[in-house]
Amino acid sequence: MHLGHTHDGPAAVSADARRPDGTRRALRVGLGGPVGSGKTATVAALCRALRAELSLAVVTNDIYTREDAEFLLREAVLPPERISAVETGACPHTAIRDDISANLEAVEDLEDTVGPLDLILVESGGDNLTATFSKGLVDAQIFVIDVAGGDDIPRKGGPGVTTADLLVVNKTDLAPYVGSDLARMSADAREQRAGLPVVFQSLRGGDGVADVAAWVRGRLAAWTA
Ligand SMILES: Nc1nc2c(ncn2[C@@H]2O[C@H](COP(=O)(O)OP(=O)(O)OP(=O)(O)O)[C@@H](O)[C@H]2O)c(=O)[nH]1
Ligand SMILES: [Mg+2]
Repeated sequence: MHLGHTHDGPAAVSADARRPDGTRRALRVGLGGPVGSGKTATVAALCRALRAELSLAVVTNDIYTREDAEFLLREAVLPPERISAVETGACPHTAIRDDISANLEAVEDLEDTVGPLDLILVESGGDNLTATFSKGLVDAQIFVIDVAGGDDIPRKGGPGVTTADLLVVNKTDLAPYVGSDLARMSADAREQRAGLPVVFQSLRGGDGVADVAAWVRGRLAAWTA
């Protein structure tokens, strides 16, 4: 649907953007958001959209299980060796923001075993509106909310909604059934995000996935420039 514009320009290349051997490491994109908003489904859709043109891998985070990785394996979105699961054992945001060691190990292991990689998608466990990734773990973040969570979510703000590099409002196909006003969600999101991009997506209808994939390509182009 609509892809906002502006501030998705080149990310500064961080100090650790190269491996010890001097080659550029993969761009790492984090996907966070509330429980059940469609993070894993978005990861699956991105893998299908990008796997023919990019070398990519996925890290999933679950609190007690490997449920999300097992879903991606069942769906065969990537070869099994490109999907890695972190069991956080604690609040999901702890593992992506406070003690990122298990996730860093997972992304580095993937680079070592199946690299060189262009892109690694890191899915956070489902959390709340305050969850964000450490900049030491990912280079860009996507925050996924859904229309069934309430059309006031963009207005409520929080760092995911206001500062994520891309906001995805998923499950637009459900809007008529749950009484969510998409125009209002769009206006609120734009007001909260000061020009940062927003995509409305329905993985049932296939809407918006191409826009999210295009945004990832743009980040990757900036990363490799
Ligand atoms: N109707 C509809 N259902 C969707 C859409 N995207 C995802 N779902 C469904 O929503 C449910 C949750 O999707 P997931 O991708 O597992 O959500 P998640 O954010 O990864 O969930 P956690 O990792 O448990 O926080 C699944 O049953 C999906 O099939 C969509 O666009 N429309
Ligand atoms: Mg998930």
